[in-house]
Amino acid sequence: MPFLKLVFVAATFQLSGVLAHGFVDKITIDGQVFPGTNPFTPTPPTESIVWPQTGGNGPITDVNNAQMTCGRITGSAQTSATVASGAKVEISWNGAGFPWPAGDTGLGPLNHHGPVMNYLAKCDGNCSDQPTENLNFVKIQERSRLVAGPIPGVWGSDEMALAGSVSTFNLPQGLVAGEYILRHEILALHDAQNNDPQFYPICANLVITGDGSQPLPAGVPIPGPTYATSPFLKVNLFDGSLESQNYVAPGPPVFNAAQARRDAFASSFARRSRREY
Ligand SMILES: [Cu+2]
Repeated sequence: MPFLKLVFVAATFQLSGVLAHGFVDKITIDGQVFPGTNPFTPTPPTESIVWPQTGGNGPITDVNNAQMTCGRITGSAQTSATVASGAKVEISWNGAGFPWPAGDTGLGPLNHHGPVMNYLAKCDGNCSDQPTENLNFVKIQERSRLVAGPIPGVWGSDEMALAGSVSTFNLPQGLVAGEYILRHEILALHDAQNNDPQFYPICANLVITGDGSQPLPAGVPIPGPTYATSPFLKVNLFDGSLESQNYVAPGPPVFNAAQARRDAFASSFARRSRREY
């Protein structure tokens, strides 16, 4: 029965396509659960804080593509999570029962080793009608290469898979209240030696509350030069060539809010001291 066989092959192919990747189905912030979005449902949930995705859950593979910002979005999320500065954020991926984005028990050769990065950008007005072109992103956490060897090393993605497909971090303390976009990204390098680094970005809307006075520093556009010029995208995890190098994930350095506050205090103290003597 050639027709049935074709249907079976198509179904298997589609299933493996789904299994090879994941999607963010919830984000937990200080214990409060906010729904994510499912790129396989025709109508994304309106209560999602994650920007709705369309066209499946495969990677973005062109570092200059506008989809690098927030993935294959259909627009902004219409709901925001109201959270405190410094809140604990847990981004949960649904890997359809597999330890996405990696894990030798799950995806075999499709094991998605690579950095996991989290960013914030301040919205110009409401995040719910924010175009992505003018956003500037500040990196607030990265879990990059954690151990250099043996091949292929231990990566943030491996840590995340072992933690139940959850990326955990804290928002910076003392941020100026307002509307922010949280950008979360997995960079999978398992096929990067074939000029195929795979980016899995998503965005979510936050309203950060409190009386903080710490502004975000100037961020970077994504896509943009900090990604496009990175020498660490088309690397080979499997020939040992990376083990003797310091792997630097793309994007800007991680912003340290506590250090920024100490620096601001030190420079105001220095100004006061100069005035006094
Ligand atoms: Cu994949």
